[in-house]
Amino acid sequence: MTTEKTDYPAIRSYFFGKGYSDLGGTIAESWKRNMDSANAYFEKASQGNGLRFVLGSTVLYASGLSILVFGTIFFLLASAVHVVFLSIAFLLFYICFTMLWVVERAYLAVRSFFMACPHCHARSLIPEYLCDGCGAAHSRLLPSAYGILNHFCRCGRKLPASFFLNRGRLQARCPSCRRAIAREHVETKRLFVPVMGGPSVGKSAFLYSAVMQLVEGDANGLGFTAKPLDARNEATYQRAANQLRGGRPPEKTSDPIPRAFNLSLYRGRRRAFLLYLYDPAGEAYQGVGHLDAHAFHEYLTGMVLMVDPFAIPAVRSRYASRLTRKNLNLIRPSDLPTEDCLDRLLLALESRHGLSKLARVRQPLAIVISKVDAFDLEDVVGETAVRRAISEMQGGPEAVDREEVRNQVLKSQLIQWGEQAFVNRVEERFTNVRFFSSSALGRMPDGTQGEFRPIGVLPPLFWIFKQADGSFAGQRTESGGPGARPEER
Ligand SMILES: Nc1nc2c(ncn2[C@@H]2O[C@H](COP(=O)(O)OP(=O)(O)O)[C@@H](O)[C@H]2O)c(=O)[nH]1
Ligand SMILES: [Mg+2]
Ligand SMILES: [Zn+2]
Ligand SMILES: [Zn+2]
Repeated sequence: MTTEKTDYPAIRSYFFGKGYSDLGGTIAESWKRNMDSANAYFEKASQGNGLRFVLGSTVLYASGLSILVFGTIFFLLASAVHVVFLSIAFLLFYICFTMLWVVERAYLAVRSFFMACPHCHARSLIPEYLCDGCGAAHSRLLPSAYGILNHFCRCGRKLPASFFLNRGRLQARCPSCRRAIAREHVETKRLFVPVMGGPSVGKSAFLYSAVMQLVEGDANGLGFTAKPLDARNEATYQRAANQLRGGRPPEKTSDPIPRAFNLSLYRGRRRAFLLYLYDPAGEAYQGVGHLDAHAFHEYLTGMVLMVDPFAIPAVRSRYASRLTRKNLNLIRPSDLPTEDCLDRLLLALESRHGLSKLARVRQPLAIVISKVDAFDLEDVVGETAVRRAISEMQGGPEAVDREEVRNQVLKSQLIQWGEQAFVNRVEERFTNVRFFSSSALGRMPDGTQGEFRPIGVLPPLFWIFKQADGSFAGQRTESGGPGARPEER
């Protein structure tokens, strides 16, 4: 076995190192033998004197020469045969290797298996796997020069080098922060959906209301059941759910770098998806530097951009007389202009995601107008407005795509409110945009006890999921489906 110059803990495969030196060794060895025996005759031939010596040495020279000539021919033939046979063996090996390598990579890509560290958000193809014999960290446990199906650890342990051989049974860790990573973070198809927007637009309320609805059974309409991934997520969920049930808005997010909320989506008993919903805290969002830390942007499934209608000057002045100190306290308007939120998002995508200044983002962007329970906003941008628009259309309600109508109604309302620049900029930079409206709390958080009943929080998420994976499509998500507004059920 060869010893590696590097301190990589696996032993290089025979076919990628030792095989060649063995071949070279055999050839050199037989050439040396051939030369040695020819030389022996030449040496003998040059010793002694007299006629017998001349005759004898002629014979010896001739023998030496014939050994040299025929030996060389034989040597060349033997070497050629050796090389041919070895080449065939190597070729077969490399074909197998390449096929397996391609299959493994394709499989990882199709199932979108890659490692996204839940702790530091670093991304890599696979995590480091720890040898179950000696604990050495193997960072490239894939079909490679160290072996196709298995790698051999220095300690002698055989380690599976492919997903297909249950590599996931080994303990994984993040190559960046070296913290342990649960198998689900690597081997489940993942959906990354950040919920973004300025401070106090209602991101946390939206996120936890959505999670609560999914867990409480509204994922069924998509053919799934939802459960928090682990104890940490379960605890976060319980805390948020208790607040929402008690009629209190979720607490301010304190963690400046968002830790994703992980929700497992099961189809039957199989964990089909792992959902990463995360809320870049309002405070973190205020500085672009902080936003950069959210490396999740590199592999987004889609984005939710929340728009607080009360951050729009036209809305503020329209309801000026009703925006008493008390109501302002209940609505907590965001003070970051909508266009600025978008600019920050784009800046982050440009610096982080390598998005060029002119390029368009292809991932779905759901723009969600929040807090539509306030005053008569439901009538302006809520489902009432959508229904009215449909009833005014020709062809009857059956002929229309409700989501498309909602999209148009909300877009033109934003333009009426003076947000033409925002709408233009969105359409300029994103190829796949849809407008939604929601009330994560369902009513003013006026301190009255009683559960919040969220309205319209799941449709934006389902719209994103559907585009990420075909298995979400074709389920009932339109009116009557999960996340539909109560009056539609
Ligand atoms: N009326 C109403 N107010 C909301 C709603 N969602 C959020 N708010 C208000 O906005 C405040 C901030 O919400 P939060 O979700 O913490 O915003 P974040 O900073 O974007 O996470 C809450 O304390 C509520 O006062 C809603 O659906 N309706
Ligand atoms: Mg928040
Ligand atoms: Zn080992
Ligand atoms: Zn990490």
